[in-house]
Amino acid sequence: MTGKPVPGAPGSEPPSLEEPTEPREVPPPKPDQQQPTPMSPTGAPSADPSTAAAQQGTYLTTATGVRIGDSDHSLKAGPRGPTLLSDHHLREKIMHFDHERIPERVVHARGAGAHGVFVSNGAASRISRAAVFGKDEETPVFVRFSTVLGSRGSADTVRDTRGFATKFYTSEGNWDLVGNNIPVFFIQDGIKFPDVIHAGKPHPDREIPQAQSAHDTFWDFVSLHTEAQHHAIWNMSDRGIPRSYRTMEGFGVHTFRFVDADGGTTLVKLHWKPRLGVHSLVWEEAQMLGGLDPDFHRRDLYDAIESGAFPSWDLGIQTFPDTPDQMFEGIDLLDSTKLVPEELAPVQVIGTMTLNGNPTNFFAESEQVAFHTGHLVPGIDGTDDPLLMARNFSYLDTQLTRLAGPNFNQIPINRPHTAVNDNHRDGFHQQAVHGGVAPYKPNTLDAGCPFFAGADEGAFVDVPVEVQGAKVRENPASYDDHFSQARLFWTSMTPVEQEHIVNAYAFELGKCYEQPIKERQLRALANIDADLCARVALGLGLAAPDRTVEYDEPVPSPALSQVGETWPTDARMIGIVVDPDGDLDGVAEVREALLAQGLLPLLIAPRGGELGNGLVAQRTFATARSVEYDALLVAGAAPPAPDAIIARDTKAGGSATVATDPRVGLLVEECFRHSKAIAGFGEGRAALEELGIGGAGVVTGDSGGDVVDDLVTLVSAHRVWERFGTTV
Ligand code: HDD
Repeated sequence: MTGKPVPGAPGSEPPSLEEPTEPREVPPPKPDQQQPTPMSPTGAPSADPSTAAAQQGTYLTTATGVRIGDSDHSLKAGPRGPTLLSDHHLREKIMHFDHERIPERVVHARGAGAHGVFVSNGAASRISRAAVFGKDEETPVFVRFSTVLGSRGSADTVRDTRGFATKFYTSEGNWDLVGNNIPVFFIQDGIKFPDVIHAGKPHPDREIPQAQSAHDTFWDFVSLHTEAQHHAIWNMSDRGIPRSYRTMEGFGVHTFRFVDADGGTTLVKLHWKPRLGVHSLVWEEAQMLGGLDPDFHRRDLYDAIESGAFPSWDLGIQTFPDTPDQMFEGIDLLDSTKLVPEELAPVQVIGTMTLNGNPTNFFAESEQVAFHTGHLVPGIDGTDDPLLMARNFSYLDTQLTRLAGPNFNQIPINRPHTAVNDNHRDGFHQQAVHGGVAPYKPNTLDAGCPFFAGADEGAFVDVPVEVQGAKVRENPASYDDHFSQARLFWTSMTPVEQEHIVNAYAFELGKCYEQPIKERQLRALANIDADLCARVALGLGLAAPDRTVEYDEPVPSPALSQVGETWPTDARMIGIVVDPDGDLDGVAEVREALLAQGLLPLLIAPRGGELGNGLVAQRTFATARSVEYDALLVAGAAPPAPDAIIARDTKAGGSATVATDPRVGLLVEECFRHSKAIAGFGEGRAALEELGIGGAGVVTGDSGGDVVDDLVTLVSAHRVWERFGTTV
C-alpha cells in the first residue's frame, strides 16, 4: 500500500492553525477542471486554456476581478450606522451566497464521487469496436455512488438500493454506465418510475420517513405491483446495507448491445466486481451509524483513497447471442426485473477500474456530474428494454432543471476529454466563445465545417435492427413471471443471510400502520417461499397465507451469496484499545504489523494526544464506537480515571477495583454482537476474560505477535459467520 500517512499517525505533519500572512502559490487546477476550450471551425483550440482556471492570482477579488482589501466589514455610515446600498462587494457576496444551492437530484440525491482510471485487458475488443476496450487502453473515469430515496443530507447507511454510475472519458467521447448495486429493477417499463419513486419517498403529508422504505406507501405499491418483489427481496437482504461503497458489486442492469468492427452484434450484461469482495453491515450497525456517523460511506471512500488503499473493481460481461427473440435459457433479456445467473452465463473480465483520486471540490464534481444512459460510444449500443428507453429521455430532461440549462456538458466534470464540435449554440451558461458564422449543415460560409465522419473515422453508427408491430400499451407474456427469480434469490442464500432477510421484512412491515398492506405483502412472500412467509408472519403476529401462483422451481445460484469466501483486507479498519500506562511496545508492534498488511489501525485511548513511544491517540473512549471498526484488538483497557463522569461498572459493585472501562466493555460487546473478529493480548486478554468474551472469532495471546495473523485471517472472511444466531 502506498500513499499519504493516516491522519494523526506518527510522522504526519501537524496542520498549521494560523492563517498564513504571506501570499502563497495557488495549486494548479486538474486538467479536467479547465473550462471547455472553444473549438475553431477546423477543430483547433481557439483560446488559451491557461486563462480558464477556477481561481487565479494571489489576492481576493470581486467576481469581476477587482482586488479587495476588506471582506469582513460592510460599508456603513459610521461604525454603528446603517449599511450603505452602495456597498457592491457586500451585495455581490450575499447575492452569490443566496444562490449557491441547486435542486438536488430527484432520486439518488445523496452520494459521493471519486476519480479513477479504467484499464481494459482487450478481451471485449473481439465483440466491440469501442476504443475503451482496446488492449491496455487507459481511460479516465469519474464514479458517483449514491442512495436512491434519501435527500442530499440523509444518512449513508439506510436500507436502500445504491447507485453506481461511471463516466468513462474515452478517446471517442463520453460513455456513461449508470448502474446500481442490485442487478434487477423494481419495474419493467420506465413509465412506472414516478409511481415507484412516489411510493418510496416520504409520505407527502408529513414528509417522513426520510430515506427508507419501511413505510406504508412503499409496501402498498410493492405488494400491489408484484414485479417489484424481486428487487425488494434484494433490498431486504444484506445487499441493501453495504459495508462500504468499496465492497459493492455494480450492475448495468439492462442488456446492452456490443457492436464489432464488422457490424456484428452481441448482447451483454455488465458487472462491476469489487476486488475487496461484497460485504455488508448488519442492520443494527446500519441504524447506529445513521446517528453516530451519517457520512460513513462517504468518509470511508474518501479516507481509503487518501490513505492510498485505492478501491478497484473488475468490469465483466455476460454475453448472449443477439437472437431475434432476445431470450437466453428462457430468460427475457429485455426484462430488467430478471437477472441471468452467473452459473448459466459466466462473467468474463474485460478490464479493471481503480479509484485513485478524491474530488477537489464536492459541488463542482460530485454534485454537478450529469450521467446519461444515452451517452454511448461507437461499439456500445442500447436495446429496446422499455425501462432503458424511458431512461434515455429522463436523464437528459432532468439536467435542465437540476443544472439550469442545456449547456451542462460544458461543466468541467461532464466535459469529454475529446474535441467537441457540436453546432449547439447559446443557451443559459454558455461557456464557449464559438467562432465561425455557420453553426448549421450544410454550409459553405465556414467551408463546410464541421464534417460528418464515416464509420472509419469513428462515427457512431446505429445498428440497423428490424422493428415492427402494432402500437400497443402491453407487455410481452414473458414479463408476467414476478416470483420465480425472487425465489431463486431466496434459495441461493445461506441460512445466516436468510435470517437477515426475514428480520428485514419483519422490521419494514412492522413499521407499516395499515394491516391490509402487511397481509397483501405476506401473500406475495407466500409466492416466493412458504418458510420465508411463515417466519415473517410470525414476526408480525399474522397468519401465513398459501401461495397462489405456480412456476418451475429455479436452480439456486451460489454466486448470489456473500458468505463463504475470503477477501483482501486492504484498508479494513482495526480499532486498537490502548492503555497509555500499559504495553506500548506491544501496541507499536501490532500497529506496524497491521499497516504492513495494508489494514488501517486506529488507536483508541482513554484520552487524546500523545501516548508515548511515538504513538498518538486517534480516537478516545468518548469518540470511539464499535461500528467504525471491522475488528477490535484490545491491548489494554484502562480503568476510568477517578474523576471520570461516566458511570462505573455496577457488576463490580461500583468499586475502584473495576479493571475495564465500561466504554471499552461497550465497544467489545457491540463488536461481538455484530459478529466481528476480536483479539486481545496481555492486559487486553484479561479484559476480554473479565467481559466473558470468547469462542469463535476471538483470539488471544501473550503478545501482539501472537494474534495479528489470526485477526487478519478472520477479517478476510468479513464476519465471524458462525457467531450469528448465538448473539441477541
Ligand atoms: Fe435512474 C439518477 C440508476 C431507472 C430517472 N439513476 C440515477 C442515478 C443512478 C441511477 C445510479 C444517479 C446518477 C448520479 O449519480 O448522478 N436508474 C438507475 C438504474 C435504473 C434506473 C440502474 C434501472 C435499471 N432512472 C430509472 C428510470 C428513470 C430514471 C426508469 C426514469 C424514467 N435516474 C433518473 C433521473 C435521475 C436518475 C430522474 C436523477 C438525477 C439524474 O437522473 O441525473 O433522471
